[in-house]
Amino acid sequence: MEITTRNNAEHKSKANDYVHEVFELVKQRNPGEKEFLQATREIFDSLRPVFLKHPEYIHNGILERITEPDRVITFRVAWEDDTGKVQVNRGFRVQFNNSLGPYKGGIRFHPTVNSSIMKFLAFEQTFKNALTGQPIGAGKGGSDFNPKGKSEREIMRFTQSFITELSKYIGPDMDVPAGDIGVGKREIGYMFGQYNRLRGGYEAGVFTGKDPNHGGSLGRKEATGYGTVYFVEEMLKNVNDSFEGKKVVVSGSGNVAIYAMEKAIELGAVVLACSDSTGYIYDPKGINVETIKQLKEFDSKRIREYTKTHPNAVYHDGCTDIWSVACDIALPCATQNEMDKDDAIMLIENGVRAVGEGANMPCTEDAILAFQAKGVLFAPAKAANAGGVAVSAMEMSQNSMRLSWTVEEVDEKLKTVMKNIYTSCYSAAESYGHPGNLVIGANIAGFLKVADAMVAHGIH
Ligand code: NDP
Ligand code: 2IT
Repeated sequence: MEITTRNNAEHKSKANDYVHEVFELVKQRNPGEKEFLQATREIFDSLRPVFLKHPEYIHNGILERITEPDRVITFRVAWEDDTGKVQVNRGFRVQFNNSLGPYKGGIRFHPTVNSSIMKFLAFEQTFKNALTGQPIGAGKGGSDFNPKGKSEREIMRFTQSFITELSKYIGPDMDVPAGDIGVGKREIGYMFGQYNRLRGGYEAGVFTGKDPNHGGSLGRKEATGYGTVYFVEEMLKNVNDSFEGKKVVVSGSGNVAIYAMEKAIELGAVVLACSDSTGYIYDPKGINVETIKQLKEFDSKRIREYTKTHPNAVYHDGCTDIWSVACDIALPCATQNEMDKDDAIMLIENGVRAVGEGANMPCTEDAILAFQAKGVLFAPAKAANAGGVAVSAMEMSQNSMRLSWTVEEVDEKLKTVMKNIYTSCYSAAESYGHPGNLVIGANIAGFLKVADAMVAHGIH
């Protein structure tokens, strides 16, 4: 008995030392990359019980290897604006891990894009893509290009220049990009056209998120937002609850936010507020999603314009103040670190019962801890927003088979994927001693899948 206790203590301290030492190494190697270090710290904290049970991962140096991207590509993107002036941006593609399939993940065009943000997104994608159960590895790319205020032709010229360089590193069996902030089906269309022009062929499976009229999957546009709501629905079902009659607040008004709102409303909720990067609108009668679609998807207008056609609604400057709106369910769907501890406390004081991350890492570490400490149901991004990439993988399948599934077929498959992700996160949390903690569950379930493949493929 004594020996067992001593052995356990030794194991525990070995697992803790390992996690600590590798995190110090990651900090040294990636100085100042705060988002990347934030994402790795969360994973490391979750994985201690795994190394206790599986010392073979320590022996195989999995943590050292899984936190070092396969490669990071950065490149100059020169393009000519409408006045004839040459502009230069920086392009990135982080190919993080291809143990489970070709690198897969979105492309972001936003002025804040930098190496840390690209690496955190690609790192998170590694675990998210594993959770989907589909054969996809992980990557992320983008540029510090700001699409706001650019003409359609400028966006096309920039995108063509971006993909001319990136085309050397991607392909249907190599790396398959898709959209993210600032990149939708229009930009994917320009990338796809330029890639095929350079290759002199037609490689349907090189991008996902294409227009369904030109090789895209029906249901992809809706998939991330719908998937987030399906995941939260599973979480609520587990405590005999649902979206019916709930007050919901959704941040953002882009691709993920719009379809999260649409599905929440379809399930009987009232969405009281949504935002863009300058402010938020509060509509006591419930947000009209069709108006938001028209403003943001088609007219590229600011969210404040909503009040012109909905006089009951009120516009407030400042996007993060949206969390002062009392609700039962909060769905942050805009960007990283958009909700901090103070926001979390405000939501808790106003009675929030569930939070689902539609965006990538929208809640700070302190915010998550605050929710968990008060028993608020919390759905972490890697699991909750995996529906987008899951339907991307379905788009790859359809492209390979040269056929198209109906929107109903895709939606049915999406529901199944989200349910399975919920179950694997829930079970992993339970079997590793943290019942109900879906953050730990998602990290462990995703990690195990990738780690086993890495062990099987040998040391490299
Ligand atoms: P969009 O470009 O379609 O929309 C982004 C929305 O967030 C816009 O309303 C934008 O406002 C707002 N926003 C952007 N940056 C900020 C900021 N710094 N502060 C406040 N608001 C901001 O992007 P998506 O909807 O595609 O992406 C949203 C989030 O979801 C991102 O975290 C992304 O990584 C994640 N995600 C996306 C997936 C997808 O399939 N598209 C899949 C999984 C995750 P404005 O209009 O003013 O710019
Ligand atoms: O963060 C994400 O999962 C995405 N932007 C979607 C990636 C994809 O390949 O569909």
